[in-house]
Amino acid sequence: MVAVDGTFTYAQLDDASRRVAATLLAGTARQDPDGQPGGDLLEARVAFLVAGSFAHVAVQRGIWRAGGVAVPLALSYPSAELEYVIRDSGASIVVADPVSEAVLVTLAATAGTRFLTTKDVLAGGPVVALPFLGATRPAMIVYTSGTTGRPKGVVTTHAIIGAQVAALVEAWGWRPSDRLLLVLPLHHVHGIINGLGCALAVRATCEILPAFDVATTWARLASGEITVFTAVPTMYHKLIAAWDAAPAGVRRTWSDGARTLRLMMSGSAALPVRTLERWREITGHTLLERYGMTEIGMALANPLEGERRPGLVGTPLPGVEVRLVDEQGAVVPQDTAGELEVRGPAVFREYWQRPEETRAAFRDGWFRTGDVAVVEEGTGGAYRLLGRTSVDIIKTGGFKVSALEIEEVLRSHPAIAECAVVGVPDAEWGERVSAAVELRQGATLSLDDLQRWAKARLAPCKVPRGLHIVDLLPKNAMGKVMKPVIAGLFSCE
Ligand code: MCA
Ligand code: AMP
Repeated sequence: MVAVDGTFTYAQLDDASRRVAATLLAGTARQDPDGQPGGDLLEARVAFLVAGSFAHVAVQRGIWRAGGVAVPLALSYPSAELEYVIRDSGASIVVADPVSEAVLVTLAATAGTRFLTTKDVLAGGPVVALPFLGATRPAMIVYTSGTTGRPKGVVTTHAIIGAQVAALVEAWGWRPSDRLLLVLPLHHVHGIINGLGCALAVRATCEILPAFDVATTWARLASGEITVFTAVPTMYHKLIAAWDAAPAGVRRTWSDGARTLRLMMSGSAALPVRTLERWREITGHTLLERYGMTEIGMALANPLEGERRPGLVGTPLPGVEVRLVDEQGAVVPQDTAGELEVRGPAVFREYWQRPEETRAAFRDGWFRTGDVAVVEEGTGGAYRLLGRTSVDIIKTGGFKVSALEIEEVLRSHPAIAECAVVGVPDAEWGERVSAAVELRQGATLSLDDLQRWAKARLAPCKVPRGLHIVDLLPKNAMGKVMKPVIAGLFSCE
């Protein structure tokens, strides 16, 4: 593994994660039946905020080895959002790297949880026997936005994570000689499973950047050393813009290096055909587009070998069952749009402490994705995504955000009487979060003011990028805000 904190072998990762586990277990140690001192976090949640690095991976694996549930936190989040995740997950331990220490130590104190730094956990604790981990034990909670309330924790077990990784290792031919360039955030499935999880499963080399950076990414892709790369469409858009702006000699070096990779992938949001084509012109690679979701891992993918069709997300991955149904749950015929439902060992167990929402997310054992798709004749059974069943889900920069959650926060702004948040199509970001607001009498509000205020309360990807002041929000006869009309206000800008 190659990262900002050094170059490490798998033996060193094994040793470091054992030290992390021992530190986490210190204080919980008990006698095992065989007389050895041991312990088990017994599914206690451990929230951790560690930039992409060897330390991050050691902490993740250390939490697992101690019998805990890993709750990755987002580096970009303001404290209000971090506090929500720490409290909602009921974390009893919080681990932070030096950069995030100041914020987290305060949050941990108010939430009454134990606080440790990466330095503390990597130092190790007394030698203890590590617990036996049954595959059905919960391993991870990743937070995701939905159409109801605040973000929900998606619980996966070791077996589910294993199934998600195994499907991708098989489909994409992961091998020990691979070298992954990992630029994705590590609080979402794309980075955690498709990147880190697959590379580690086959003991490949994993090169981790602490954050996505266009120049460094190009330099590494151009090195000729990388074999696998996966990113969201916004990242490809930014890489293309940098290539376009570079001098001819640099372009040639970048293109020649990128050509040597064996696999480049895109996902988390629709890949515009124009981006696919430009990337092919620049690097010779037809990006392998796939479709997934936090709750299910990856479900559909274009083939490793064979034709990758622009605009289509491919066929079911190994072990994944997919169907399209109408509103009554009846399977629809070819060429008819339906809601995508998924079943199989890679599907999540539950939303953390939300039994009602978990029940509502399934129909007859199938997970209801909320995505609408179609299988057209002559495409070899490949799926085309058409949109979502809810207008209140926005995808921006590959992050899923809930319009309703943002509206709820904006309504607490002193100048805002009422508001509606929509996603406005955007070539770079997929969609841009935009807000139409009715102001309180006599109040004024600029986009700058709103953004400054919102940044303290919301993750950067949820902060409105567009603002429209309206006298009255357009509503239909039922009194419901007409979101498409609102989106239209921004599209005309
Ligand atoms: C940031 N900016 C934005 C947005 N985000 N503007 C519009 N819309 C946005 N969403 C602005 C910032 O305010 C800033 O402007 C400027 O862009 C640069 O911000 P910065 O944060 O530096 O941007 P960045 O770091 O370049 O972020 C872009 C990014 C990031 C790296 C593409 O969005 C990202 O990491 N996306 C990956 C998401 C991901 O991993 N999704 C997986 C989840 P100013 O300077 O004026 O403030 S989905 C998943 O896991 C499922 C299972 C799946 O299928 O994969
Ligand atoms: P998340 O909930 O953050 O895991 O995001 C999952 C959602 O991202 C899915 O429900 C889709 O709406 C969207 N998504 C993922 N991959 C693709 C893709 N290749 N094309 C279009 N949308 C995608």
